[in-house]
Amino acid sequence: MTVRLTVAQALVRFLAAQYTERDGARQRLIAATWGIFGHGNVAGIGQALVEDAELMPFHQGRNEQAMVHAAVGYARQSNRLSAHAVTTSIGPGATNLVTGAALATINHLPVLLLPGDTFATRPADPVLQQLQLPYAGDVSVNDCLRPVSRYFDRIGRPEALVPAALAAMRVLTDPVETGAVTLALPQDVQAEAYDWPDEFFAERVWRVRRPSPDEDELDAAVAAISRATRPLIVAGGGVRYSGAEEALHDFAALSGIPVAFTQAGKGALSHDHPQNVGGIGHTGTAVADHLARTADVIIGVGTRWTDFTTASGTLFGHPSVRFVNLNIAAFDSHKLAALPLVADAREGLEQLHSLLEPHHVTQHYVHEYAEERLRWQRRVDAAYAVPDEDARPTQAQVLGVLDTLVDGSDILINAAGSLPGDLHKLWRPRSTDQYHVEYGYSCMGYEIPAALGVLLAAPGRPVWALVGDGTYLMNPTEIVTAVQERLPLRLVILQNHGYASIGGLSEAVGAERYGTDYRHRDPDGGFTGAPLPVDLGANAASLGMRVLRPRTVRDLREALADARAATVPTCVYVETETADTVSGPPPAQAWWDVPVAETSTRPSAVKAREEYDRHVTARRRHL
Ligand SMILES: Cc1ncc(C[n+]2csc(CCOP(=O)(O)OP(=O)(O)O)c2C)c(N)n1
Ligand SMILES: [Mg+2]
Repeated sequence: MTVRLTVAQALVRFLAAQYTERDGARQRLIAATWGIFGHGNVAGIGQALVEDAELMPFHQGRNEQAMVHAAVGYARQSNRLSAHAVTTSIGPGATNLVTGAALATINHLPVLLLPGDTFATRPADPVLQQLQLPYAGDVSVNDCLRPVSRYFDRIGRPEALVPAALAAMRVLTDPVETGAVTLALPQDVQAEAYDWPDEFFAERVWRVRRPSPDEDELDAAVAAISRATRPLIVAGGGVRYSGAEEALHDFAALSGIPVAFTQAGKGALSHDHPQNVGGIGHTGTAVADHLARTADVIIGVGTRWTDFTTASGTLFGHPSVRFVNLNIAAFDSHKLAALPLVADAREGLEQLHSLLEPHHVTQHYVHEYAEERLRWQRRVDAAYAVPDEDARPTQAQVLGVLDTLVDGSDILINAAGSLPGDLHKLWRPRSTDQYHVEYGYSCMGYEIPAALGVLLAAPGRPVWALVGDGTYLMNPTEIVTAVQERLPLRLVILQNHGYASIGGLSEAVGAERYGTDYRHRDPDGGFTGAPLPVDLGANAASLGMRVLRPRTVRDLREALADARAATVPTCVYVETETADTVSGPPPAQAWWDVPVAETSTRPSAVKAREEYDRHVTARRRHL
């Protein structure tokens, strides 16, 4: 039997019938579609979505990049078992997807992108918004999405949708491959009818696999870990996506091995777990970085080993340090010349657990990290301390106040600025999914739209988007969507008049904070005038938010408590004391490689280069 539908109608009906299953739980694979209509999707997908509105929930976005961020937030909160689709018009609507697609692919988070494309039949080229290349007739702007997509296809004929749609679902649900998946849809093809086989629309279940480790790899890993005297576990995002938190907890308890966390892995163990030594690397804790410098065996679990984690190759200092990398992707498991253990994180940890003798590290080692862990806690307390309730809060104090208000149900979202470092060092996660920091792409403007995706995945939970003023200005548009959807977004805007993080970095690399503060241009051409008179609270209010404006720490306590209890989108707009005038969180405990000018006439850059050359010598290649 066949059913006659347009390509767009068939795609929507197909997507509504896809499910994932893991550990016996089944859920919709594509739970909703975000869209902004224009030519290229209004008549095709737009018509199909209204025709099948009861099959496919629809959310109206304001900016295509932001829609991808919302979809990514949803997918991450859903542990990659459920995703959203994003439909756009052709041209600028489609290319606005590129940043979001890169973010999704880098973070291994599934999103289905459905950009409109120029006519397959080419009746009147160039159509509005079409890029024509004299040397290539088969290229459109959508080809920009190829390098940032894990699967890309252009549906030039109706029947090509069948294999393309199946391939797209395979990639979205493959824990190694997953990321942005793009089906570019020429607008004439979207509206074209075809006789589809019934089976195309049958319910289909995509099992999300949990591969077991190879026995020889497992034996080698067990042998290496058994011989270790100062082992350290580094837990990454793979622990959370695999739902391996309990297995990690049990393996750590059995072995006594301390556990440090990347940004994506933080939260996998609760902050008060005695083996949790906090964040690792450039934004890590003193205890985790000390252990990393002296560990003889490092067990990476579900981590990509970014430069922030390895302190740009300078962190692991034991002369004969070896790595064991448990990772579902062979690519990541072979990094740092590790003994690879290619497997699902939960499976791998459970198998290690069953094969290792209850092997406890020495009491001396346990005392060492337990003591240093407490010392770091005191540094967090000092950063959170409030000597004067009537003073303007520091950024760390804002986190400290929030720390007193939240429970395990709260979810904190951030991606860029000085907050990711502060959060990685300071935040005490209460639940496995509380800490949502996107630090693979560290994309300013992820936070607000991602919060909407998280709210859709975790209804009823308090979801906080924490943003700097620069980040707010980059992408506030989805506030309107929160208002439209009645999603009680809690937004905290930290006003410090510019790019504090990059200002500090700029100073450290001899660039003298140039172009990083939001100040009036002065008569000499620089930017040293008064701070710009922007009122981001008024801006958020103009988009429909309820806005609270605390000035002191005392006000802030009230405002954050009020926002937490709110049932409508609520913004807390607070001016923070800058790090120049008060002590902030502890400084970086490890290096990060940002190359400094090798020659300059300015003393600040010359000095910075000397410092840089000193650090570079500490870099190791692990072979
Ligand atoms: C889209 C994007 N553009 C540029 C950057 C580089 N960048 C990282 S942090 C930052 C400044 C962030 O400013 P703000 O949000 O005010 O936070 P603050 O540094 O003041 O804490 C910039 C420009 C980025 N991460 N993302
Ligand atoms: Mg700022």
